[in-house]
Amino acid sequence: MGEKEIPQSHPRYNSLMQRARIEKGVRLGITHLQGLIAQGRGEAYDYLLGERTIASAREAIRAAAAQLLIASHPVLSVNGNVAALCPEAIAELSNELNCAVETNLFYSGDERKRKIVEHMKKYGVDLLGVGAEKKIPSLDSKRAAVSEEGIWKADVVFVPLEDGDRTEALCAMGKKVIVVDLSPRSRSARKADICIVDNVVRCVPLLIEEIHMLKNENSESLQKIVSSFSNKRNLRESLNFMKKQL
Ligand code: PTJ
Repeated sequence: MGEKEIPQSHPRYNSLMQRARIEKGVRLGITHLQGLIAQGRGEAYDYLLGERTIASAREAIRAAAAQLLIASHPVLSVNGNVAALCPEAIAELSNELNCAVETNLFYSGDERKRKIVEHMKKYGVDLLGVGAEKKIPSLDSKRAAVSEEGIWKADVVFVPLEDGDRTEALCAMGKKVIVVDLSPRSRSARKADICIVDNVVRCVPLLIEEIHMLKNENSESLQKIVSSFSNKRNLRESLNFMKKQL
């Protein structure tokens, strides 16, 4: 079913829309086939959240907003699932932060990268990442390629649906890493400085709102928000919420 055929009255409208977007992403060649599996895994966790943004995720979103506002060179990383699911919100977030956006993929493919660049152009985003010239240490070559003006230089990287290895490697480079992952048990969730346990589709618009709200705060109070955030505690709260749902 295509996006336009899904009736808004359908009780599972949002979930069906996401499926339709991912399916279209695969057809357009921007989303890897494995992206379908990742979406299914995400859906299962989202079900346990009641498909809504829970209080602990809101706290993580606030910390992420503060961390991005403090950053001197924040960068947003986009993969095949994110490009398909919420290109509009990524475009808005990059405008809000006036920051670079880079395509960085788990399943390598220069052709797919080029398609993602073309796709994001339609939303007004000029992506970095094609012909990336720098290498993240300790990752295998293709996955390690990052752009000098993007992730390489970044002090804060926002990487929705990231893998644990890269999260760890980026942290080891001294960067602050913010991930979005519906699974609080995933390695990237545990390795990140801030993990937002929420659906990327709901989380990015809320992150933009929070950035609006915190924009005029001074760096001291932003730093306070970041310092008082504990990723470990926050993940435990998300997991406890899910357990109760069961
Ligand atoms: O485009 P590429 O090559 O970079 O590949 C992207 C995927 C996502 C296919 C790749 O990174 C992958 O296989 O990821 P994993 O290991 O399946 O992990 C994806 C994580 O994202 C899982 O923990 C899912 O629960 C979570 N997830 C899936 N969909 C969403 C999500 N988290 C937030 N929002 C979602 N919509």
